[in-house]
Amino acid sequence: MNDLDQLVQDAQADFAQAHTPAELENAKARYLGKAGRVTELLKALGKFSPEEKKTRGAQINATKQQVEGALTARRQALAEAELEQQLKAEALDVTLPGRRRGEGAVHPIARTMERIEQIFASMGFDVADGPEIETDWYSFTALNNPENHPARSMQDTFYVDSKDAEGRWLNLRPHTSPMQIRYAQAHACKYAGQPTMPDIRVIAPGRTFRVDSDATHSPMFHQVEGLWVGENVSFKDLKALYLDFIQAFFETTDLKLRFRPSYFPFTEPSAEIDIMFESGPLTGRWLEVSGSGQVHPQVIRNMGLDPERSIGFAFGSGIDRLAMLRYGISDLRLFFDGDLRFLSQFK
Ligand code: 2NM
Repeated sequence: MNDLDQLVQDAQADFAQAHTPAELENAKARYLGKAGRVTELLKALGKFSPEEKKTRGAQINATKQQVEGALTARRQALAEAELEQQLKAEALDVTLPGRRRGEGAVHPIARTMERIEQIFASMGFDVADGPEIETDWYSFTALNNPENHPARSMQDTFYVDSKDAEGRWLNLRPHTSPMQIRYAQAHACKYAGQPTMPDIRVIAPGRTFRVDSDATHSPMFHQVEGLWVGENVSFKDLKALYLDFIQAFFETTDLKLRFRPSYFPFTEPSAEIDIMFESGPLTGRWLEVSGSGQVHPQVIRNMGLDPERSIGFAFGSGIDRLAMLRYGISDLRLFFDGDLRFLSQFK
């Protein structure tokens, strides 16, 4: 093997030893750099005769090209290896299972509310919802509460530390009746001056607030109130409607209803509605599920209606209590503690 072939072989071996671009550049310098072996050979050409220079020069040039070729090949090999490495490091296994978000569930109270809305909607009732911060007039005055009624006191009602545009103190509504009044007013306006007016049939479900807190009372609780007003709506309609509702709600006809005389400022006469299951775990006890009554003529007037022409009834039920009975829950606070051990049972 002549010295040039040896040089090419050395260069190839040297380049193969280089495992990074920097190492390869160092190896290159040993052959093609200022004092590299190929460069030295070219410098030494001066010592040869013109004839020898020609052949020797051509040979050295061929050698240089071979060295450059080996260099390029090694550069490419290193680049490919690096890419390979990178691809391997960043490899995405698309067959791996995804990271799931924790699965949520509808809160039992929200679920109960949706259920109640569905049942009443199927009986031709509108569902109305509106402000949770109310004026004195909607929360109390419109409902025929006397000026000094204890429900208005700060012991019973949460007040907001600011007034509305007309300078009236605001409160957190202690029942959803304000929404019933608002809905009835809008309905009365819509049909004002017309010879006939369709019945008002509406429920108002939502959050309500009272200063009260123990195992069976929460300062924030949920109510659904219902209102049915027309020219000829009576207690028998209330009884039929509420029986249908409560049977649909508990998914049984095996229960009976009792109206027990009571008092509310906004209804006259008034009654508590009790139910008794005739089978199942709750059998044999009367359970209070709602207040109700014929809407007081003054409240009818406050709705913008004429009590000589419009009559009807209203009721108010605690959604939390209905949910407790339906799911067999004994402590109301479980609904509002946000404990996933409880809530995840409703998935
Ligand atoms: C109850 C009991 C009885 C009631 C009255 C009204 C309205 F808007 F017509 F005045 N809404 N809801 C009512 C009647 C609520 O809750 C125990």
